[in-house]
Order: sequence, then C-alpha cells, then structure tokens
Amino acid sequence: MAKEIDLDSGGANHQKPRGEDDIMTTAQGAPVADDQNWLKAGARGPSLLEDHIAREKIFHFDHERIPERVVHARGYGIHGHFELTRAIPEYSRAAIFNETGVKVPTFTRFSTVAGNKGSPDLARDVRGFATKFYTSEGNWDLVGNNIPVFFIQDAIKFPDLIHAAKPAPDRGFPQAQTAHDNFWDFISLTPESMNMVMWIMSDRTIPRSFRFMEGFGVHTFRLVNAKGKAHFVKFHWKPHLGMQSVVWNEALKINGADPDFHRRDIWDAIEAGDFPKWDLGIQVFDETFAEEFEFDVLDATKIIPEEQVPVEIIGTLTMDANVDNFFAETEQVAFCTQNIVPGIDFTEDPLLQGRNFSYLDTQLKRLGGPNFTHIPINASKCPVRHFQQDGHMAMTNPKGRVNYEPNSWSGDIDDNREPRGPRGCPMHGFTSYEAPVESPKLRARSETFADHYSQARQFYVSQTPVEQKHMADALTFELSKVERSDIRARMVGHLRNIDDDLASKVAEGLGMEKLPAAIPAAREPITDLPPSPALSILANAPKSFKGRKLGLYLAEGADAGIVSSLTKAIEGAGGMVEIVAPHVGGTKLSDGKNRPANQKIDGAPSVLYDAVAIVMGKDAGEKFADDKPSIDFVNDAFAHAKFIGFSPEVMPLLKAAGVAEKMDDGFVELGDPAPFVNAIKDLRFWDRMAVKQA
Ligand code: HDD
Repeated sequence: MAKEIDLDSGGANHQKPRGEDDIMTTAQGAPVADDQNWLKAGARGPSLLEDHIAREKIFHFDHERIPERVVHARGYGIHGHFELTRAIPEYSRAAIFNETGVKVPTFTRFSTVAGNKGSPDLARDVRGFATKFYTSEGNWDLVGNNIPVFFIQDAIKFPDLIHAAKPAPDRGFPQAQTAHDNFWDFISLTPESMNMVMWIMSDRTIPRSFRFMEGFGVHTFRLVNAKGKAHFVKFHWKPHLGMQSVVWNEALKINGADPDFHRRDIWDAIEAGDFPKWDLGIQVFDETFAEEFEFDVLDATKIIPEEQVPVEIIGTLTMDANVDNFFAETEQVAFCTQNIVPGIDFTEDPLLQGRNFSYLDTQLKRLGGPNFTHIPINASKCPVRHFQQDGHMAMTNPKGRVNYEPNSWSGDIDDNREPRGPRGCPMHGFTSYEAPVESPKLRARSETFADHYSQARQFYVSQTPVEQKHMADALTFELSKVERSDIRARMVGHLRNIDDDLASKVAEGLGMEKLPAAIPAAREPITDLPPSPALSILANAPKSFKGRKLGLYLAEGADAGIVSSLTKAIEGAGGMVEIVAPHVGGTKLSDGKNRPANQKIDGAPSVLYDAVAIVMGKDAGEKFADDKPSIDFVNDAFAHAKFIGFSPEVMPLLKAAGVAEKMDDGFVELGDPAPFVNAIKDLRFWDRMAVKQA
C-alpha cells in the first residue's frame, strides 16, 4: 500500500537519497502507479499521447545533457578545504590571507584539455587544476593547470589553438590527442609555443595521478595590501605526495585497461580516507624585480624560476570528500578567472585579460542563463546582496519592494539617517589597483615577449637524462603521426633553436636524411640560462611509496605468511595493496584459506600498479607460465622499469616471460618483505632504462 507523502519536505524531497521506500512521483509531485508501461489503447497498442507520465519522463530525459565544455570537457571534481598556515597581510588584505588558521571550503576540478567528456584519462595532455575558494568575501577561483606556462601570449589566439588541437573538422578525429597534422602545423607556425611544447612533451602530461601533480596559477597576478600597496605574485600548488608520472607505453595501455584511471584513483583514495594535500605557494616580487627580470612577467609563456624567486608556502589544500552528484557538482561548477576578492587583482597579462571575458561568457552558454551563481556548487557561502534579479531559473529571489539604487526604501530614513541596504563600500569593497596606463590604442605584441627559445632550452637542460629521452621519444612519436613532411621539418627547425642534440635525436627518430635548417628567431635567444632543478620530476622524486599502489598477484598455494607480512608492510608505509588472482573470487593460500581478489588477472595488467609482487604455490608457477595475461603482467612490469617482488615458485613464469636472464636489482625475492618495501620507495628501477641518470 502506498505510504503518505511527507508534505513538509516539499521541494527538498527529490534531494534526499533515492531510497527504496520512497513513493515515485512526477516532477510535479503527483504519485505514480506505474512508470514502466506507456498508456496504450489495448495491451498491444498503439501508445497514447495522453500519457502525461510517460511524456514527462521522456521529455526530461531528452534534455538531460548540457553542452560540454569547449575545452576541459573531461573533468573530475573534489570537495575540500584550504587552511592558511602563514598570514600575509603585508602582501594582501584578502580575508583568506590575513589570519593564520583561516579555513575555507573549496571545490577543485581536475581535467584534461583536448578530449571530449568520454575520452580516456591518460591522454598526453595538460591537466586543468581549477580551485574555487568559498571565502568570507566571496568566491575566488584559481583556474590553473599542472604546467606553469601556456601555448600563446594573447587570448585572441585561443580559438585557433584549440581548433588545431581538437579533432579535425572534416573527419572528426583524432580524439584526445595532439599527434596529428593540424596541431603541429599550428604549433610549428607559432614560435611562442615552444616553451610549452617542451613541457607537454615531458612526463608532466602523463601524470600517474591527479594526486601526484603540481598546479600553477600560470599568470602573474597582483596582491594588494590594506594600504593599497601591490606586489606581483605567481601561485603554485605543491603535492604532499610528490610528483610522479607514468611512461608513455604505460599510458597507452592504461587507456585501454582503465580509461577512468585518474578519477578512480582519487575517488578510491578519498573513500579510503587517504586525503590528498597540496601546499599553496607564492612567488612574490615587486616592480623592480619585474623590470630587471630577463623576460616580461606579463608573458604567460614564461616562468620565473624558483631558484630566482623562491616559492613561499602559505597554506594547505586538503581534498576530503567526493561529490554526491557528478552532474550537480562536477559538471555544473562554473569557474571564472574574473572571480577574485579584495586583496587579489589582475595584471595586464593579455592572456588573463581575455580569459576574464571568456569564462563568464562560456558559463552563460553552458548553464543556460545568468543565474548560474544560484546553483549550489557555484553559490558563494557568504551573504550576497545586490539588485540583480529575475532571468531563467532564478532560484534565490529577494523579498521586498526595492530593486534599484539609490533608494529610500531600505532601512529607516525617517530620522534623516543614511539610507541602508546594499551599497558600495569604498573601505572594504573591491577596488581595482590603480596601475598607471597611458598608451596609444594598438593591436600589437610587446617586444619584451619576443624570446621564445631560451626558457624552452632551460626546461630541457633541467631534466635528467631519462626525462630528456622521454621528451625526444614523445616528439618522435607525435611527429611520426604527422603526414606532411614539411610540418615535421619545420618543427625540427624550431628544436634546433632549443637544443641541437634534441633536434638530432628527433630527426633521427623520424628518419630524416639531413637536419633541417634552424627557424630564424624573432629575437636572439639567451643561450646560457642555468638549469632550474625544480623543473625535473625525477630529480625531485619523493622517495616514498606513500599513496602508491602495489599489485599483488596471487595464485594457488601462495605462501600465506609472505602475503600477510607484505600487505602489512606496504600498508604501514602508507601504500595500498590490490590483490590480483586468476579468479575474482580469490585464490587458496598455503594455509588453506581463500584470499578474495580485487581483480582478475586479465583485467588487471601491471600498468595499473606502481610496483608488483607475484606470489604463487609450486604448481601454480608452472601452470601460469603458459598464461598470456600472466606473461604480459611480468613483461610490462619489466619494460616499464617497475620493481618486481617474487616468491621462488614464480621462476617458471619469469622464465616464460623472458626476463629470468635479465634479472637486475629491480627484482627482489620475497620472504622478508623489508628489502622489497625499501626498494620500491624509488618508485621505479630507472637503471633498467637505457639512459643512466646523471
Ligand atoms: Fe581556459 C576552461 C585553464 C587559457 C577559455 N581553462 C578551463 C579550465 C581550466 C582552464 C583548468 C577548466 C575549468 C573547469 O574545470 O571547469 N585556460 C586555463 C589556463 C589557461 C587558459 C591555465 C592559460 C593560462 N582558457 C584560456 C584562454 C581562454 C580560455 C586564453 C579563452 C580566451 N577555458 C576557457 C573556456 C573554458 C575554459 C572556454 C571552457 C569551460 C569553461 O571555461 O568553463 O572559457
């Protein structure tokens, strides 16, 4: 029998978890008896248009999608909070920066740039790192990337860049990759991209996890203190777990084995209570530094090396809650670079200035009207008072008569007191920093933006030999997908201005008969910028397995003692263990007990793990020597320079995989887990890769 509807719950009813004993209703709240059969004239039809229940259901379904973001369509959002650990009132009057211990809620959305919503997570691509801080003075959006520079210097070029990167308009492919003619055609005709090209061809664009990436605000912003004094600032996110990337061959395979690899990784970590954290760092500098610096601080294709202006840590971002509803939160969140608060201000960076128009405009289209700030994920958590009103889907509608300013209605004015109600507040409200501007109107690019190669070279020479090899391989891979040889040659011509050795390696990789001539540079590059050690991932590796995952492959008769001590040791080191077995139901260990598995071997290739261990009983070692997924598990782990723990019974499988004769210090026999757990702190056994690290 139908239960009575709780009338008091009103419109909030649909926001409750959809429990079993809820009565189904229409969107109008009318109880529904049967929503599985369309009203028909007779049991065999035809169906009747009269069926308001069926029509409402289908109508709503037809309108479930909103336009996906034109860039950064594939994203993943996480709730968290930011806590200020060092107040900086000397730089900024923003409330979020003024008192040590201030804590504000946050929502962060990670994303890839080029791929559609359904594209794989491990595409070689820049990752978006956008954070909304719900401060007591309004929302501040830091809409950054995991790379501190950008492809272009002026926002007017953005549509060209994105058109070139996305699938070609005639054929609609390739999806989520830059390995095609249009992208490299555009890039090779756009010298200002060369620094960014070095970054995107590095391992930064194939991160192992969102949790293991840095983030950057990219532009130079301003911090303004209570006296109105301004400093320039660049924002940085530093992950507590350190940086780590996958290797390219792994990325290709992960995309097949688990296209949701990154989102699953952070979801699982948060569900397990292993909350990722990032420090917020600032590089602060003044006009004098800006004038003396080799490059223009308004040029978003340049960094300021940390060795020149150190990153000062001022707070911590902790991500601690997954979304309840992907659409409501991750899809509908609307980041806008223009969302700043008093004490933070823009600079004249022409990329930032253009972004400030684009984001607001795009939300109007995506979310269907100007009231997207009423959607809970976008609404500020501090009071909002203004005279904006009405429009599509207006949800928070003020009461009362007054909707204009100045007015005599709000507050009590009988006794000649000042009228109240929302008013601008010169003392606390946002005031733009009075940067002096006196120039002719021009469509031009400043001369100070013209050196496109020096920092590209600095990035390259700051990498370890393994990382440099990855970059040469990445360029070779991408350019090998370019059909036109003139585009390939033009690109190598740019590389010659960056590093001749790199250019030669790529030319060789592409099978070029002779090295193309260098492209004439707009400005003579500064060739001797010193390496910046902070730019390398491997040189700054964390030396810890914390937050990483071991794939523990078990088969019949595996030594229960090893399994239990290894699991305990990994978990003690802050790592996770995932059990892989021939069947997901598990496998019987030496103690006769069944150990349930998380994955079946053919659905869990070793590319999903940071290190692997294989423990089998005597007969199983022989039996699985014939098994292709087991052989691939070993082969890939070996090829990707992973540490491989093994029990002696596994030797037949190692032989069958062809690695028994190549066993190096990356193979660690299990018994006492300590040596293996100690070894995997290095994350990979890089010596196995041809190039030795410096
Ligand atoms: Fe952008 C989204 C980051 C340049 C126009 N951008 C978007 C997102 C990130 C960035 C992280 C996803 C936000 C989310 O998760 O919802 N974009 C950057 C960075 C840039 C940059 C770090 C350079 C420093 N973007 C840039 C330019 C323009 C845009 C120059 C346009 C002139 N970006 C957009 C957009 C998007 C966007 C079209 C698509 C969806 C959205 O805004 O909300 O407006």
